[in-house]
Amino acid sequence: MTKDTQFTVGDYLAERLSQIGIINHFVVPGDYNLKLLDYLEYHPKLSEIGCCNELNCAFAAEGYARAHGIAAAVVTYSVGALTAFDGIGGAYAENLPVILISGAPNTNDLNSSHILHHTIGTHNFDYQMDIAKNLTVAAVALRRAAEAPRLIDHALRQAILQHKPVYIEVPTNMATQPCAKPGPISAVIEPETSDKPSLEQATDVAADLIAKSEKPIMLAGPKLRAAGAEKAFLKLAEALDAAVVVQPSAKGFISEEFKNYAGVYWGLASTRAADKIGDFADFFIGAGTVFNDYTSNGYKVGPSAEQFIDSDYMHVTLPGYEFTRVKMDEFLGRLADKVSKKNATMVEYARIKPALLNYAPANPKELLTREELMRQIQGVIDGNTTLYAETGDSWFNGMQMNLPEGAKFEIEMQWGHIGWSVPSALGYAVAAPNRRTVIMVGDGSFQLTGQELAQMVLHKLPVIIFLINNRGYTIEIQIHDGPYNRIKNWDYAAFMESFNAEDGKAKGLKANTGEELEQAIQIALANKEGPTLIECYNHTDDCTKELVEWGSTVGATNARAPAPDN
Ligand code: DPX
Ligand code: MG
Repeated sequence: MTKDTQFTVGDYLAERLSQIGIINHFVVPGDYNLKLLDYLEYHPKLSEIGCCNELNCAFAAEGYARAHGIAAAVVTYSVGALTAFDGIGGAYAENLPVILISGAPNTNDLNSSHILHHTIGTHNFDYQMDIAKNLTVAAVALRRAAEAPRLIDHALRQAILQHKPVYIEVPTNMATQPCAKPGPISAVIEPETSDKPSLEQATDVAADLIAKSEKPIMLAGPKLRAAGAEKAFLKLAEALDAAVVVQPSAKGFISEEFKNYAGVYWGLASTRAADKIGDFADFFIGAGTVFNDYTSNGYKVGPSAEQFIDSDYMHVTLPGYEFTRVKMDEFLGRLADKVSKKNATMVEYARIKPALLNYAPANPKELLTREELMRQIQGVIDGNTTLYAETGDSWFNGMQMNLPEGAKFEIEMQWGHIGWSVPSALGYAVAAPNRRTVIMVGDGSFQLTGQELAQMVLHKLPVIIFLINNRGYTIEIQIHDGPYNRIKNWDYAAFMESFNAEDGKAKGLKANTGEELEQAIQIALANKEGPTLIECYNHTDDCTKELVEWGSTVGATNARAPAPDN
């Protein structure tokens, strides 16, 4: 493809995407975005990854943002964007800056009485923008080329500052229009800093509260990574020498080999006795925490406001105080300078700390049990592995995995969309091709988005997929059972191999026994030229005890009677 020498809106967007660090963008083409896609292709540093559908495209971008910090997805109007919005809602919930770029009708048609394809067949061309405004922190529609630089820069900056998705609508005749060249990229990416007096006062108050407490504990939450505050968190943990626990969505944000690490804090689904040390503590120092119905076991888990400091991206909440324009990493780092050692939770934790989960090998000839399956998956996780845990019993199995130094963990607990893991892991593996990406996914989840394995075959990504076939929606069975929780079985191994068509190197394998699983894992580890899916037998009733207990609390929370009228 050759382009003319004029600098256009399409060039502007391409250059800015590249300048903010994007190397691969995820696309599904359609006539409203084809010209724009050309301009992204012309850019020497951008390379596109096609997806099978727009839900997967949004999830792939979300996964790329997990590994790479920021991502972009390009889709067509309505039929594309409305499907992508589901994944964009996920990116919002999970604090991932994904830039959703949608093609749109020609500007001449937008104010006309024309009826256009890919619309609801009326003269309403606002509904997509209306939805976008609810699911992003900045939604802009380019209507004049002269305004494009300002609107694009605004959207990109908001994505970066707020760690959330944004929306840019590009009419089909806009990418070709001449516009100004970009100014310095610092205007878009320069971070905000704290208000110094507020930072000093917030850390003084916090240090005083900690000094008055006897048994402080530190709690990492899901926003810690997006805030880039992991190092500052560790600095404070070292200074206090207090026990450190993490919320389920923050698993892996703090090294599990860190000497003060005391597990996942999730009530009855906790690991390493994190719940017990949490009960022992008298004061919580949180960083980016979120307590929802799931992670609080129906609003039962979590500190009271009087015994809790929490820092968010740009504000700090303390008992009786609220400080705005205080940045999480600066708060934690400065606080570390002002506290002295307070290690009562570590002294206690040394007493109650359980041994790490370590299942004994099962008879290799017997049908696989959940424990044997997890024992063998644990063996695959090294310091270079990223483990994806899909919604389902994989959440609970995933929590219990021990992460060696360097291993990473991805979960999507706030949005909780079954089918997230396969397309998200595609995006992740594109961004981090030298890591070993491993997915634990249930049969029900896989049936939503499994076709995105095709891209892993095309791009020769050696992702390993453990497909846990327990013949249904086991998590739902534990929350509330009915015939709707049983699903049609598939031949998942054959499904994987079907993507090879003429030239693929994917492998689809089945493991019913421990021995078969061991052999399949060896084949998967040796297959460097494509993904390997191992369909693993798992009896429907053989799930974690944590899922059973948690499922009954979720069922009870869902079933609360309506409050009486007053
Ligand atoms: C549903 C869930 O097979 O995992 O371990 O058997 O539960 P388990 P599977 O993948 O089944 C998943 C299933 C149906 N949740 O148990 S968690 C409701 C749901 C959701 N997301 C979407 N639709 C429905 N979470 C998009
Ligand atoms: Mg299942």
